[in-house]
Formats: sequence, structure tokens, C-alpha cells
Amino acid sequence: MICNVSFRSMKLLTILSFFSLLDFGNARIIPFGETPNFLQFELTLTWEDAAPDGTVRKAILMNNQLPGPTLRLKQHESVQFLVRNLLPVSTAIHFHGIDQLGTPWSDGVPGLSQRAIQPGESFMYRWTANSYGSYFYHAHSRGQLMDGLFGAIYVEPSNIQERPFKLISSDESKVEAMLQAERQTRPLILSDWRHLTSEQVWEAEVASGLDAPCVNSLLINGKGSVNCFDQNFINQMTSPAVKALLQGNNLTDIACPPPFITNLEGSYGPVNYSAIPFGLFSGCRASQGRTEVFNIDPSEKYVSWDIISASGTKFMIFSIDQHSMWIYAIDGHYIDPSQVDAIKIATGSRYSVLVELNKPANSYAMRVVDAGIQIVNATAVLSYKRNPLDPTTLGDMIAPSETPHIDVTGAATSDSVEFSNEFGFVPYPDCKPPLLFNRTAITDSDLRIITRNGTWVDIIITNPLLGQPTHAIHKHSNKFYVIGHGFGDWNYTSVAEAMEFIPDNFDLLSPQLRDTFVVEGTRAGRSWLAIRYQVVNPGAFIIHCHIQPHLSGGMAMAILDGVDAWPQLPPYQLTAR
Ligand SMILES: *[C@@H]1O[C@H](CO)[C@@H](O)[C@H](O)[C@H]1NC(C)=O
Ligand SMILES: *[C@@H]1O[C@H](CO)[C@@H](O)[C@H](O)[C@H]1NC(C)=O
Ligand SMILES: *[C@@H]1O[C@H](CO)[C@@H](O)[C@H](O)[C@H]1NC(C)=O
Ligand SMILES: *[C@@H]1O[C@H](CO)[C@@H](O)[C@H](O)[C@H]1NC(C)=O
Ligand SMILES: *[C@@H]1O[C@H](CO)[C@@H](O)[C@H](O)[C@H]1NC(C)=O
Ligand SMILES: *[C@@H]1O[C@H](CO)[C@@H](O)[C@H](O)[C@H]1NC(C)=O
Ligand SMILES: [Cu+2]
Repeated sequence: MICNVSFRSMKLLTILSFFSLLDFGNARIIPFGETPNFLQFELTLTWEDAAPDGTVRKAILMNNQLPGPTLRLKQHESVQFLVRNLLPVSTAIHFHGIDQLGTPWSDGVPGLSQRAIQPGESFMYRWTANSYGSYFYHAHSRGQLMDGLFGAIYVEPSNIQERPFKLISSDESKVEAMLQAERQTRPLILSDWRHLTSEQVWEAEVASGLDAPCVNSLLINGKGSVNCFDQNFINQMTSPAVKALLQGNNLTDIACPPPFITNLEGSYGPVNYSAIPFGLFSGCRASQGRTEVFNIDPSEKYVSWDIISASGTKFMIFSIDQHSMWIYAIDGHYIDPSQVDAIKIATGSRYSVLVELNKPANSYAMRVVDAGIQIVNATAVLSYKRNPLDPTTLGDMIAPSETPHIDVTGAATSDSVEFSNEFGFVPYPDCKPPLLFNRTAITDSDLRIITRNGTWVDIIITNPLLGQPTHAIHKHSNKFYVIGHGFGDWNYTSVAEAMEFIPDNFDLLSPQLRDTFVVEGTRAGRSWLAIRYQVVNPGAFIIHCHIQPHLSGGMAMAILDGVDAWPQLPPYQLTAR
């Protein structure tokens, strides 16, 4: 993937249709403080030397660790989440995918929902986990996500929540094992890592005039290593399509496209190639970090992971040697389970998977690679060995695997490898947003969306310039339905009108319910995405690209939802500091 968004003409979000008041499927808002269970969670942020991939740099640690500690809570439980900022810079923390019903002041967007937490200050976030499933917290201030500020959140579903596991197997003992695996589900956080800090990357982007899509390593739960591939191997693994793009050049020694590729469309204006620091596009120094090892007791029959992409720029592909995965929830919502060998995951998305432990006792590589052009990877280990105290089961015990599903470029190793299809999932149980035909259009002239409470809103996101990368659009507050997508120009005044001409591009019967979704890259032509949500949560929120340099570059838009019913700041929040 080549990230060459023009920061100066960032007008990719086009609001076309805005539907008038209809009342459907009200979410019950539980005001903070009504629930009996309060969880206390404290996060102390410090700026320290750290070496997740074996190379020392400054990074943000949370209670001395990276990723931060996992926040686990039960559905409908409330949390008081205290952030102590001992960093030299201001910050704010966003709870990605958490709907913040009734608590918009805890959404963590500095300048919109709160003032930034200054160095030395503390801030108390308070919210209720209305929805179950996999989420994460991360910095929403400048590029701090890329300095390591992230950690998993898991909301245990209430007992009355219907699970889709019977669709995987009709064997009751297996379904019971899946329920048990879900109860013990564990985070698997994928991230991309650089040896420059986020501010150094930003300064280099501004000074050079280039977007910086390359990384130095990938991490699984904060662990990884730096590979320096042999140039001949890099050349050998470079696909014909990438070779055509490279015009006779090689990928660099970090297996990334050289900087002139980023500037191919010339959308940046003057480029200063001498302002590119070591390691940004090239400059490889191998280093060895730790390896994440999962020692699993195979008598449990199934294991569940919440795969969370906390990456700054990379879309990634994940797979486990010799095992398939049942994806059973995405972005904290169940789906009709889908059996795949490899999952492509956009930054900000969460895929929950069940893996059947039906192979011989051994260690199996869990692989993650860049889904784009760079050749960069990380490996964790799934070990069936029983005794976690046995030292031979710990460490870098990757059994030589003859049958990985993917190679280091993410390509399938055989025709039978099944990849996830972002567009193909069906929510469980089915949820149907209403068909709407009574519309009033609004324009995007002031780059804000302003709504009345209860309104249904369609947002059409267009990717109008050729050669653009795929973007990962994330909406704060409640989830949205993915009602349509396609290639070509969007030249309609509403979804209803578009559906008369291109009905096959829409699905109003079983659309996915997501908080992060892709609008496709435009190397093959312009693209668009149509999402729909109901305004149920008055407050100030944001919709933005989750690729960090794009967000830093301004690819964001404020959503002022339900302005007719904005809440008063409660007294407890006035003293949040
Ligand atoms: C590409 O890599 C090969 C193998 O290392 C090398 O012989 C060749 O000179 C390189 N080409 C360029 C344009 O740098
Ligand atoms: C290009 O970058 C170098 C290194 O940062 C700097 O010394 C030089 O002044 C820059 N040139 C221009 C034209 O800005
Ligand atoms: C990347 O994949 C290659 C090929 O499978 C492997 O040799 C190497 O150890 C992997 N690197 C990391 C950091 O996991
Ligand atoms: C359409 O909405 C307007 C108000 O926005 C309302 O006056 C009108 O009755 C609605 N028409 C239908 C058919 O629902
Ligand atoms: C906002 O609208 C939703 C949906 O109609 C409703 O459930 C909720 O009570 C409203 N909130 C306020 C503060 O009026
Ligand atoms: C624009 O929409 C019209 C129908 O409204 C269709 O006939 C036409 O082909 C579309 N043009 C493009 C460029 O997609
Ligand atoms: Cu983007």
C-alpha cells in the first residue's frame, strides 16, 4: 500500500443524505452511577527507554508495560478509569468502539470532548460498558498511538446474549468448550513499530513533504524482532505488480518502496529528499526482541483470541500454521461464524476467533505480515505443550513448519487457503436498519455533521483521487451499519436514488454493524462507502481515518450529534482532574 494522501486537499468525507426524525430500536442509556458495579482502573503513563523489538528507543509505558494492562469488565458494568500523565507532553485516551452512551465527555478527543491532560495532571474517565466484546484504549493525542499507548479492553457478554457457536458445531460438548474458551478469551494485539518516535516521524514528514508508510518491525502483544532480509530475497519476493510500480528500482533494505514512489502522483508539492532520516524508508539494523508464547492446554479443545489491530499505518494479515480460525465476532459484535485460514485486518478493527486444538502436540507459528507492499513480519507461538513451567516450552520454540498458510508477503502458499472477506460478514443475530426514503440532504461545507437526536444519518465516504490507499474509517459513539460500497463515481443525491441504479451495491437486509470499516484504495478506480447510524447519544464526537499519519494530517470530521438534547456536564465530571 502506498500512502500518498494529500494533506492539503483532504476533503474525502462527503455527507450526502440526512434523514428526518424516525424512532427505531432505542438503545437504553444507563446513566453513569446507576449500576451497582464500579471497576477502578488506574493507568500511569511514563516516557521510558523500551525495546519491544530489541532496539532501544523512547516509548510510552503504561504501569511500566507495553501494551498497557487489559481492562476486563462485564457488560453493563461501569468503570472509573484514572489516567496519571507523567509524560513530558499532554495526552488524552480514547476507548475505541466504546459507545459512551450518556458520557460523551469520556470519549477522549482533546479539543472536542475534553481539554488535553497536561504533564503532571490526572484525569478520570467514567463510562458504562453497554455493548459486549473486544475493544481497546489508545492515545488520541497527536501520534502517541505509535509510541505504544494502547491496551486491550474486553467486555464479557451478559448471559442473555445469544452466542453464534451452534452454527460452528452441533456437538453440545464442543459448544460448551467454545463458551469456556470465550470466557477465557485473550487479547492478541497487532501493532507496527518504528525506531523513530511519533514526533520525529511527523517532523520528518513535514520537513520532507512525504507521507511515511514504512515501519521497522511488527509486534504481537508488544513483542517482535527486526529482520534484515537479504536484498536478493527481497527482490525475489517482490511481486510483478510491485516491480512495475518500482520502475527498475529495488525495494529498500527494510523491504519498503523507496521515497519517490510515495510521491508518484506529485500531490505533495516540493519534496526534500535530504530531510529523510535513517530508518524512515531505509536503514536496517537487525535486533532480537522477545517472542509471545501461548501455552494452551489442548484438553480445552478450543482457544479464543481477540485480534486487535492497534497499528499506526499497516493493514496486516494474520494466520496460524496448520490451523483454521472461526471468526465469530468483529468490532465487538457477533457474526455468523466464518472459517478462514488468514485474516486481513485494518487498523482499529477487532476480530474475535476460535481455534480448535485438534492438531498433534507441538508448537505452531502464529504469523503476522504487512498486507501492503513492505515485507515485514512478526511471529508468536501457539504451544500445545501442557506444562507452562517446563522451560523447553518457553522461548523461541517455533517448530519448523512445512505448511504455513501465507508467505512473508501475505500471499497464499496454496490454492486452498481461505482469506477473510471484509465485505462478506453477516451479523448474528441479523439486524436490519430501516429502509428510508424521506430524506433531507445536508452539505459538508463546514466540515461538521450536526444532527438532531433520533435522526437516521447516512454518510457517504468517497475516495475520489486515483492512486489513494485504502483508508480505515472509524466513527466514535455508537456503531454504524455498512449499507453499501463500490467502485466508480458516486453521483447520486441519496442512498435511495443510488439504489435505483446500482441495487447490487447495497445490503439493507443484513448489513454489518461496525465501528471501523474500509473505503477501498483507488489504484483500480475511485471508490465509495455508505454507512448509516441512528443518533441516540447526544454529544460531540468525531469520524476519522484510523491511519495515524492521515489523522494527524487532518483526515477527520466532527459529528455534533443530537444538539437539541445535549447533556449538562455532571458535577462529578467537573472535578475529573
Ligand atoms: C537491485 O538489487 C540487486 C541484487 O542485490 C542488485 O544487483 C541491483 O544492482 C539492484 N538494483 C538497483 C537499481 O539498485
Ligand atoms: C532539506 O533538508 C535539509 C536537511 O533537513 C535542510 O538542511 C535543507 O535546508 C532543506 N532544504 C530545503 C530547500 O528546505
Ligand atoms: C519472518 O518470517 C521469516 C520467514 O518465515 C522468518 O524466518 C522470520 O523469523 C520472521 N521474522 C520475525 C521477526 O518473526
Ligand atoms: C417527510 O418528512 C417531513 C419532515 O421532515 C414530514 O413533514 C413529512 O410528513 C414526511 N413524509 C413522509 C411521507 O413521511
Ligand atoms: C435520543 O434519542 C434516542 C432515540 O430516539 C432516545 O432513546 C434518547 O432517549 C434520546 N436522548 C435524549 C437525551 O433525549
Ligand atoms: C451517474 O449516474 C447516472 C444515473 O443517475 C448514470 O446513468 C451514470 O452512468 C453515472 N455516471 C457515472 C460517471 O458513474
Ligand atoms: Cu487514511
